Amino acid sequence: MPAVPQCVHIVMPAYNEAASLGAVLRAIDAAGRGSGINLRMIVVNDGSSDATGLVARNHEGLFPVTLIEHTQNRGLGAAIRTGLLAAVDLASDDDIVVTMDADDTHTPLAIAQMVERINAGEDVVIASRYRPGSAVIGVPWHRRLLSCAGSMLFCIFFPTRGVRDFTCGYRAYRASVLRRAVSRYREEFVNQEGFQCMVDILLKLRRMDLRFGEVPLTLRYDRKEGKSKMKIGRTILSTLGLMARRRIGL
Ligand SMILES: Nc1nc2c(ncn2[C@@H]2O[C@H](COP(=O)(O)OP(=O)(O)OP(=O)(O)O)[C@@H](O)[C@H]2O)c(=O)[nH]1
Ligand SMILES: [Mg+2]
Repeated sequence: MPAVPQCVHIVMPAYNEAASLGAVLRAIDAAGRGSGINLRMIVVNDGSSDATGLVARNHEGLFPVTLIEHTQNRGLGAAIRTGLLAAVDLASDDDIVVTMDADDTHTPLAIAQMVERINAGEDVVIASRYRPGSAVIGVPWHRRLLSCAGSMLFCIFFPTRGVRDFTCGYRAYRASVLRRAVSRYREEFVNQEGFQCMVDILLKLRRMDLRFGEVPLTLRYDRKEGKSKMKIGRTILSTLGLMARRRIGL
């Protein structure tokens, strides 16, 4: 058992998520209550033009919310970089850093399972769409097909023990591992600007002799307010480009 109480720092990139963020924070409160988990929240407001920042600032819940503001929209990669670096700064080595979306599609119940697995020895735990018990609700068929094809390609070209879902952004990392990754890769650690930043982080951690694991994800895409902001064509092309570069060692 750690000498200081362990904290779980949730890093949440948020771009125009005012309609969902309040519900997400309340759901995390509810999941944290009685779990014995010491939660801290870092919301990165990525230059939203709606009230995302206000919702985060006004949240009065069980756990402290730190709000970091980008004055302009800089994209998911930059928001994740800001959030992870802030978490590494705040966290002790025994702490855990979780990344999750602010669009109310990631159910917070997985957090307790991920924490348990890290405390049992795994270094990175992914909430995965490809484990028994996973449920994917409301995702259009073409998006399912795309994620599935992407996962298969990653499993073939970058086989990693314990990992089936390379692209999901809902993950937990042992804080000491993130700290080592930041000092190993420096500013290169999160250097992909788009949605492919999540898979790139995993490909970098994969070179570090770590233990990876997965817990089942319940993805509630039916709760997403408004349309997806992901540009599918651009994401496919940049992910394939990234795969090719990482495969030849660039
Ligand atoms: N789209 C987008 N999301 C951002 C940006 N900056 C931060 N985010 C946040 O990053 C998280 C992931 O974005 P999502 O749009 O949910 O991406 P996704 O889950 O891969 O795909 P969809 O849910 O289909 O849109 C959300 O919490 C966003 O609010 C940005 O510039 N663009
Ligand atoms: Mg999402």
